[in-house]
Amino acid sequence: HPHPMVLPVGTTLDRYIMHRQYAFAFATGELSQLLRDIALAGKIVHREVNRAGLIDLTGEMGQENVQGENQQKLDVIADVRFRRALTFGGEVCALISEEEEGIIFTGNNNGKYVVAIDPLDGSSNIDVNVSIGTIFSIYRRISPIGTEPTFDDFMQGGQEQVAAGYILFGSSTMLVYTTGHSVNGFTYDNSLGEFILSHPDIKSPKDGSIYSYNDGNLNDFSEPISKYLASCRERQYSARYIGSLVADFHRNLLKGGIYLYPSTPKNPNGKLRLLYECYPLAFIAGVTGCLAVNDTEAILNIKPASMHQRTPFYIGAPKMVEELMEYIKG
Ligand code: AHM
Ligand code: MG
Repeated sequence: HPHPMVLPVGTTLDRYIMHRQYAFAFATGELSQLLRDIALAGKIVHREVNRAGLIDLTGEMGQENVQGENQQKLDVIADVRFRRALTFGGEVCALISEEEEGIIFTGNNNGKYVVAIDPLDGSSNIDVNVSIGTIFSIYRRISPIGTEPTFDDFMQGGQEQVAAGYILFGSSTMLVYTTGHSVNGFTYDNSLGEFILSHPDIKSPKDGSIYSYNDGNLNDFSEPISKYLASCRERQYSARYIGSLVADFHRNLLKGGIYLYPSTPKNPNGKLRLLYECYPLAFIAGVTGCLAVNDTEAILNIKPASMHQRTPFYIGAPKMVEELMEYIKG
């Protein structure tokens, strides 16, 4: 094969995307362009995030988003940036965003793709200079090209994702994505303005000793979950919880760990959103060898019914998630 599947560390994202496009004879380049558009918006949001403390961008806008949470200025900025990049890029006919109740029509009815996105996740960390992230999920539309995209385009289910990824705005900014073959991480080099391949073909450790959940909710968890967490504590696992899903997931992916956001009486379906938080991370997880489940099934098998639906979410090293499932099954 003239195109090795794994390119060397140091390859730029643009070259990597081009290479992958040529490696697959059927690829027409639209998905490549879409990924470039996301990377471009990611660079712009990187810039905003990194000078947020300087230019009075942080703080609440006094508005609530569709979930009834306070919207932060940077959430809004990120939402606008991604929406613009995906609209101008031309490949996306519609998107849904955590920040918007309804479908956002781009007007590109010839675009082949729809995108579900959480433009800036980790709202409690935005104001305080702690890691935050973008999460995205891409589907090929099922409605006919040339027509207005539909609700059903977004209801295909996690197995139908053609690509998914996240951008972590952490001590470095990183883009991690997959089209289902391998998961690759690109670190942003500010001086070059390029994402550089730094973490090729990421694989999760089979087991780990980090556990991540909001301990303040512990009394609201079901007994099997509490017992599992007690067993982690008995084994003196490390508790690590940032409160930014992307950051918590990324750390656990590289080091070996489990992230839990169970249901509680307050949030009977959990807190996290299926379409633009759980599905994309579950897709990435699967390719790296992690497991992602709720109390009854694999996340990617959940049949979606509405755009902003939630699910309990357990994701991480396969042995850890399997053990948790044994507790849940009893
Ligand atoms: P958000 O979409 O309002 O940012 O909420 C999602 C975030 C996740 O990033 C994080 O894992 C979780 O909420 C933390 O929730 P909690 O503060 O209840 O522990
Ligand atoms: Mg979110």
